[in-house]
Amino acid sequence: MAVSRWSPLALVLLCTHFVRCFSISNPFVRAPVLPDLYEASVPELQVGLDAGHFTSVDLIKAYFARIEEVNIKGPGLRAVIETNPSALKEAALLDIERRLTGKRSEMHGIPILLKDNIATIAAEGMNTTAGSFSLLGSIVPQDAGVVKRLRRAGAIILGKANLSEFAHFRGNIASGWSGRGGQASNAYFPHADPCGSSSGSGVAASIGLAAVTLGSETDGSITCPTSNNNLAGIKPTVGLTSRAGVIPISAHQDTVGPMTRSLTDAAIVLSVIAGKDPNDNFTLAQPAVVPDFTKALNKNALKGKRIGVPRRVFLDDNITGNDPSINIAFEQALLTIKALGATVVDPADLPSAEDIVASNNETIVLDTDFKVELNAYYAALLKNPSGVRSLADLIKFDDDNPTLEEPAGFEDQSELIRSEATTGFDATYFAALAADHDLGSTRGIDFVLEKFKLDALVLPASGFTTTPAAIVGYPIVTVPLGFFPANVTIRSAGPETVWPAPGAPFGLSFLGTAFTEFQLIGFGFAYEQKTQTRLQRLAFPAAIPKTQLADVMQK
Ligand SMILES: *[C@@H]1O[C@H](CO)[C@@H](O)[C@H](O)[C@H]1NC(C)=O
Ligand SMILES: *[C@@H]1O[C@H](CO)[C@@H](O)[C@H](O)[C@H]1NC(C)=O
Ligand SMILES: *[C@@H]1O[C@H](CO)[C@@H](O)[C@H](O)[C@H]1NC(C)=O
Ligand SMILES: *[C@@H]1O[C@H](CO)[C@@H](O)[C@H](O)[C@H]1NC(C)=O
Ligand SMILES: *[C@@H]1O[C@H](CO)[C@@H](O)[C@H](O)[C@H]1NC(C)=O
Ligand SMILES: CC(=O)N[C@H]1CO[C@H](CO)[C@@H](O)[C@@H]1O
Repeated sequence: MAVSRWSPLALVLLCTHFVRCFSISNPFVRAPVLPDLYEASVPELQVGLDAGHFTSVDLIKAYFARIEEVNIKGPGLRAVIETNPSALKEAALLDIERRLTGKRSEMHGIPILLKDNIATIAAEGMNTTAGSFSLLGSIVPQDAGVVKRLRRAGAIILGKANLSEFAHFRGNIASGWSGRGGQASNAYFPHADPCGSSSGSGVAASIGLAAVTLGSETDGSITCPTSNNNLAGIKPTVGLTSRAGVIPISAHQDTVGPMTRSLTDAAIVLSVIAGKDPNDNFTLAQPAVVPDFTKALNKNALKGKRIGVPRRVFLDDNITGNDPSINIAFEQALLTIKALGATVVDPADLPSAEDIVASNNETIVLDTDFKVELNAYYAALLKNPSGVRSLADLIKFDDDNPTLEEPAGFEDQSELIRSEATTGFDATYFAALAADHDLGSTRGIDFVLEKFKLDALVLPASGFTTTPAAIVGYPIVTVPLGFFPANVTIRSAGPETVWPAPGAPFGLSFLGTAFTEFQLIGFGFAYEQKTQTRLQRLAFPAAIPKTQLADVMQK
């Protein structure tokens, strides 16, 4: 309902009960300015919702219409697999609650899109499939731990985002492709790689198909699509956010985190989803109190801090395969970080750098964990119409349903086959886990942080940046760094995608030891606020949805 239609008398009566009306805007002067959903932040949406300028029902309608414009039609971005058929009903109840008793949290009435590996109860009407037809119609035992927290905070699940099938743990398949969702693509250049595996979350957040999104990362799956889609993203420490009800790769490396247009929004979402969950015992090891991560949003956070640059290997284009324009932008970022008052320690090399790139230890751990954990996931389902109850069944299902799961160019399931060949937690597995700790911590991140008395490390998001953190479960905060130049060499990234691409974005990552999200968010925020890089470029015109709140609100 638009305030502009109300008589001044009604507004006076209303606003004597809701004093904040006057402090937010002056509705007597002109109709409220509705936020542009391409960029709207959670705090902006809350201002409009609290003031009654629009409702959560309006927001759901607008986001649904925006998805409809670009998902299958138009540029066919294939960012979203399903929308929530109960969302409008849920929004209406949350609107009433807001009017009666105020908002439960900063996420009250805010539509959030979930990567399709995060479970929601079937009664609500959505599937949870990791993009695989083997899970279509499956009945999960309960909401994922992070979904329970989101619902308690009043958030509305808008739908499920496309992803690299099984979080890119199937084989040599292009990022952003799943059997159910097809090939997701980037909004900054036609058919550009959205990266993955949280591809749809990244694309959807980048052009405002939802207020905010959740992704998950095992090694790179939040950080890379955050980078490719001009976003702010947080890959939390393993154990800060619950993985209960998340279709797994590995309990040692999987983590759920926000992918948003600003670190402010990411901090709001993380504050809601972080916390202990008896259904994920890794969360029991987290610090006693979950901080309010919005308190980390300090423009001066880099002042007096020591930021290290692990230059060897991680900044070598011959090893990372990065286009040279990324390092050019990165050197500029180091100057900005200095200008923001930090001491840049450069180089601050990881003794294990070359060994990390050469190591097969991570693959051994993931292959072993995936079989055990995916089998447990299938076994816990209350129902699965495909009949698939194990990894072995899944491999057979894919081969038996090639039109659904192995179309031309997307046949490979070598990762599933390799995982199926593992035989459980043997000596090789435990040696690989120990080696990962050595590589990522003892001779890796913790070594260099201590040696140079650093507060964090900084690197371009793309390349091998995510691996040292992945193998020890450490956090990464990523913000926009720059865009490829118009003359960048376009290469194939899959049967239907290219990368890099002219004008496509790339990100900057801050890394630290376990449970240092609060500090990393501060560093990312200081850099984000100083540079405002995201705002330098829009998506290509056909990928920008036109529907705004005014279009769906009752005239
Ligand atoms: C899952 O998808 C199917 C097919 O698109 C649909 O009929 C069903 O309502 C969805 N939800 C559940 C919980 O099965
Ligand atoms: C979680 O539980 C499993 C098995 O019950 C156990 O092996 C593992 O050590 C526990 N992990 C943590 C972090 O408590
Ligand atoms: C990368 O490879 C090129 C060509 O082989 C070589 O000229 C260059 O020195 C190498 N760069 C580094 C950092 O090793
Ligand atoms: C595991 O990492 C160690 C270094 O910590 C290395 O010596 C070993 O070769 C690696 N194993 C595999 C299988 O890559
Ligand atoms: C792109 O243009 C810049 C200067 O405008 C030049 O330095 C660079 O070499 C060019 N790159 C390619 C791949 O042609
Ligand atoms: C919400 C939406 O557009 N979902 C579509 C995702 O892609 C599949 C496969 O093309 C469609 O069946 C869904 O309708």
